Amino acid sequence: MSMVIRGGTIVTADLTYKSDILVEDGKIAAIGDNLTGDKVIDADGCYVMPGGIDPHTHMEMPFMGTYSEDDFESGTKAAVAGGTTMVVDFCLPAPNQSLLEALQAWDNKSSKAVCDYSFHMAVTWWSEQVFDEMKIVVEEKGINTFKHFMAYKGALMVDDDEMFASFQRCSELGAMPLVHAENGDVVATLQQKLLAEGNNGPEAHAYSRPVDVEGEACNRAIMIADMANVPLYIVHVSCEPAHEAIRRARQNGKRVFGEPLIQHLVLDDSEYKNTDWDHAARRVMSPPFRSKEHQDGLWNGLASGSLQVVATDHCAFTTEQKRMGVGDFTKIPNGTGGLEDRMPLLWSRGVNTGRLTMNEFVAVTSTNIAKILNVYPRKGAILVGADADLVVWDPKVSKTITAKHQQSAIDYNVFEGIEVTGLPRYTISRGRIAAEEGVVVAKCGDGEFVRRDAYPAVNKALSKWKELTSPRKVERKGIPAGV
Ligand code: DUC
Ligand code: ZN
Ligand code: ZN
Ligand code: ZN
Repeated sequence: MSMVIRGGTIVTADLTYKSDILVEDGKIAAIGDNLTGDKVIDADGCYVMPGGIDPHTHMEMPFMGTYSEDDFESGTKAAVAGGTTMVVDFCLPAPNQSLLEALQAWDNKSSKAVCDYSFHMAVTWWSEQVFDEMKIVVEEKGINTFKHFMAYKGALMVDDDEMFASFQRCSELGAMPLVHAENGDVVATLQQKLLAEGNNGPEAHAYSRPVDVEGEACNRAIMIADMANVPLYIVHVSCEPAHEAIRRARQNGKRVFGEPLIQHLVLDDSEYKNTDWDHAARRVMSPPFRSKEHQDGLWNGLASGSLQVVATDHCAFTTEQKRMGVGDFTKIPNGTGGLEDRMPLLWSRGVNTGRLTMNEFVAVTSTNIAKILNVYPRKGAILVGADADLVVWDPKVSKTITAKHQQSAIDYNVFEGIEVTGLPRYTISRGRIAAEEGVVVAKCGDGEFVRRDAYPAVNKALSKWKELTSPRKVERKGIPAGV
């Protein structure tokens, strides 16, 4: 069955123009005027954009003694309700667990997804087995990104020697490392100090993770990636010291990417001063929310191109789960939701205020990450032959965000009460309507795994350190006797 999206204005990362779109067999078959098809979607008064891609989610993830509450069903339903048509989730092997065994578990969980998805593989420990399995993950399993936690000491954290070894392996395999950049040793020390001083409430979570903890780790990861001759993607960039490191690296020709989250763009650290324990604890995530000046820096980075992607780190815990940390903030499960609200909030606070153009909105919610993850133009594009992952966006409708009407399975929403203007009229996933005016019609299992193959060989860090990984021996004439 074919479908025509009629009467809308197409907005891509480059262009804005009026045209219809014909969809056949899940793909864009034609772009032009007066197209006909079996079914007509009315896009009058709407913008038609590539469906959003959220490259950072944690569905049903074992973490801090519990599991994140949204699974691939409720999580991807939240995605399509908000205009997102693809998520990339983190496959998280426990330390000492085989990567392939963890991947099997993620394969099983993700069969419930209602939209397309892919995985990043986490490297949470290092061994010859991990070294060997990374090749299979890239070449057979179609995963070209490996995540490293520089924080969560004693659990997920890897040390610099492990990270350097893994980054070099990524370089060999044509894969890209990702980092959660926070200095886990400093965090662990500050946590113990705060607890010893009697600071056990959720506000202490933010005190234990000051901005320099993130800035230091970000600089370190960039330099380690440079020495390994590999590009680097930094997840959840929340503050200026981290942003500054990325800006400097890019200016120096290093291929480094930075991803702020919608939570950090919209909410600030005053949330932790709220006298209601539940309110503050529900907003505990890492990195924590920052002050307004850091928030402004992130917006500027998106507009100027020093930051490329807006994600969510969607990792939702119920109030009951958050209460595991009553009396000890280090036991509050870290994470917040945001999948359903990412695009409406970014549109409202970005496009409607003039901070971002519509084309920049498409770039940072979809096209840039499709390119960075090597799935462009199958995803992130409105081109003939691309997957028909589209959002028909009505810029005039408004709503007030509330947990009462959300897809996520948790009992609150960190954006509760915020009004947004600009919402999806239709979310279309591989040519099928997945959501219509906020009602999700996509079914469990409609989503498919999207392979992401190794990067072409040219996609390397460009830097003066390249020589280090292939040092050239100096040929000398006068070698002293006895050497
Ligand atoms: N940060 C969070 O807040 N939750 C999941 C993992 C992470 O790094
Ligand atoms: Zn993280
Ligand atoms: Zn995360
Ligand atoms: Zn189901």
